[in-house]
Amino acid sequence: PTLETTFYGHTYDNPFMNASGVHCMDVTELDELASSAAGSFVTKSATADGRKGNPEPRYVNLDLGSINSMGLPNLGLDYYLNYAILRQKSQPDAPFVMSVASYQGFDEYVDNMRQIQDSAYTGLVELNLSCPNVPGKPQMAYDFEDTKRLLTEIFKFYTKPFGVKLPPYFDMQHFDKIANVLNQFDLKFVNCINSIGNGLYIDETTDTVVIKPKGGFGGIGGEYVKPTALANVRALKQRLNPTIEVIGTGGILTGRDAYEHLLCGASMVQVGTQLQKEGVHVFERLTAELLAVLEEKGYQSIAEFKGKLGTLD
Ligand code: RRO
Repeated sequence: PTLETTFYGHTYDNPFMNASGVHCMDVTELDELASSAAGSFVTKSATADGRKGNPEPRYVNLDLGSINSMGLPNLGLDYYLNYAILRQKSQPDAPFVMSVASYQGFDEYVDNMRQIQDSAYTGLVELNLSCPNVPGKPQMAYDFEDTKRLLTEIFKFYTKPFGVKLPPYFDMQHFDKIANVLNQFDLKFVNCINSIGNGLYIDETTDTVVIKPKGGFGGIGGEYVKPTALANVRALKQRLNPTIEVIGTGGILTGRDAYEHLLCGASMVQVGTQLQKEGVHVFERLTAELLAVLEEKGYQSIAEFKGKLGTLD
C-alpha cells in the first residue's frame, strides 16, 4: 500500500504534519521538519511583530497529553514570510503551510493577510482563529458574527489559497453555525482542532497548578482530546462544501489514531503533543504504524477509506 495523499492539488508522500506551535519556531526547527518523514509541515503562528510570549513554565507534558499557555511567542510575520518565500523558490515541489494569527485582534488579522497578499509567497496559509492563551482576548472562532465579518474583510482583497484553524466545538448547533459561516467563503481547508482551551491541571504532590500564566489555565492537547477532535473533524466534514478539505488534529499518538482521523474525513493529519514528547522521529513511527493498519485491513490507499466511518443505523 501507499500513504500518498492529495491535499489542495498536491500529492504528498503521507498525510502527516506537525501541528502549528510544536517544533516550528525558527529555521532550524522548520528545516528539521522539512527533512523528516512528515509529508508536510506548518510554521508557528505569526503575529505582526515578534513576541516573547507568556512567562514560563508555560508548556507541560502530562501522562495523557499536555497543557500550554505559550501566549503566541513567535519571531514575527516578516521572519516566517521570508522563510516561506525562500523555501517556495528553492523547493517548489514540496509545499508547506504558513500559520498566521493576531495578538491585537480583528485589524491585525486583516493587516497580516494583506502583507501576505502583497508578498511573493503564493502557497497555503492557515489563519489561526483559535488561540486560547492571550490574556483578555477571546478566541475569534467562538464568535460566529465576528468570524464572518473577518472573512468578509479578508476576501475583499486576498486571492491566494487559505484555510482556518478552528477551536473545538461541543454542541451540534455550533457545528451548524460555524459550517454555515465557513461555507459562504472560498476556503481551501479547515483544521480541527486547536487545543481545548482553558483546562486546568493540578499536581498531586504540590496541590498547585503546573503552568504560570493565567493562574494555571491552559490549552489541553494529546490523548485527552482525541474524541473531541474526531467529532469536530467528522461534524465539519459532513457540513462543509465538498471543496473545503479538513485537516485533522488532536490526540494522534499512533498510526491507529491517524487512521481514525482519516475515517472521519481528514485529508491531512497533524501531530502536536506527541511530536513535542518524541521529537521529529515520531513521523517515522507513525508512517510505519499507519502503513501497517492499511496492510492489515487490505487497503491499497487512503482514498479507499477516507471519510467512510461506519455508523450503526
Ligand atoms: O501560542 C499559544 O499559546 C498557542 C496558540 Br497561538 C494556539 O493556537 N494554540 C495553543 O494551544 N497555544
